[in-house]
Amino acid sequence: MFENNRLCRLLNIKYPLFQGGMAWIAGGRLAAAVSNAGGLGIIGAGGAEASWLEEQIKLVKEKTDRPFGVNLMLALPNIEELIDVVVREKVPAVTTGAGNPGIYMEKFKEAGIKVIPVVASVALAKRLVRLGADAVIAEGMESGGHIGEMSTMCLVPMICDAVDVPVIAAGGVADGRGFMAAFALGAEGVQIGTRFICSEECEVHPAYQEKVLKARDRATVICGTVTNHPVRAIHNKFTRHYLQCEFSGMKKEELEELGRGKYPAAALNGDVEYGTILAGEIAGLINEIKPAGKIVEDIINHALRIKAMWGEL
Ligand code: TUI
Repeated sequence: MFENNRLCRLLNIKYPLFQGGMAWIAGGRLAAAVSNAGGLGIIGAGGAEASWLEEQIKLVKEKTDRPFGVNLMLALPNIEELIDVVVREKVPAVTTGAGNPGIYMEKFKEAGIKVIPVVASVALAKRLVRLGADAVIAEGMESGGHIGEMSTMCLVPMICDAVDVPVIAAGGVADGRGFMAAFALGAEGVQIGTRFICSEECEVHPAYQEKVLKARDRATVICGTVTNHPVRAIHNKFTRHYLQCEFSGMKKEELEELGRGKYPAAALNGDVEYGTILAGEIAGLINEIKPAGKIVEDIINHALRIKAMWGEL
């Protein structure tokens, strides 16, 4: 089916479908379920201790023989320790976010690790491909969490024209329609985060999942535009307060203080009023919790039905 897909060949996976490595949310259990279903499961190492990451990698290796990945948030203080773990454990693939992985590229390559950075601009995509990135994830601002400024619809074809490695589209994809749309834009794979928040294997707090299930079309907002660190989240009491502070001219340092610890508060403790519920704009399309493997299977089957229909156009 995807025998000639460059991403499937590069990573030895059945379907060109990545599960987003969501910080605080995506552990080894979720990653293993996605990899077992033929996609690329990814552990989210953002905000984690090195020992937690090591445990989760061991868990994935116990549960599957298939390839998997680890997402590294480059802006975190313990990034060097986390990198040591992925190199020591020789994880098959690393995705990176929120920065430029250039200085670590050689270390990953020496360990035989495929490097797939998340980019939100053409310039960074080109620079990282020159430095040896095996593929790039073009992430549009429909995504949840920390985002760039461009939409998936415009960013993906521009990056596809600018680089010769496979491009994975991220931001706004949760079903077979989004999967096919990404391919129409020139992508050779998709990365899906928000849909997997509502999977049985995701270890996020149930109240968080409930907020994603209940989300409608205009449920997400972008905080942090004033301080140049835009973050998409489901609106709640906290985002309302934060936006008021932001637009009434509160200082950057005070805003940073206001946002501290809000991700784990929502994801782990289930504080969905005063924590930050990071989620993509596509949350409004999601209304059911399913096993992660079934999510993968349903998206691929949905995409193939559309492909067959296109043949008849
Ligand atoms: O990383 C994300 N999304 C995230 S990470 C996160 S959790 C977190 N925890 C603690 C501290 C901070 C965050 C929630 N959501 N997406 C990938 C992504 N990367 N989006 C945009 C970018 C990006 C932005 C600028 C990538 C590179 C970049 O480059 C700047 C440069 O150095 O040129």
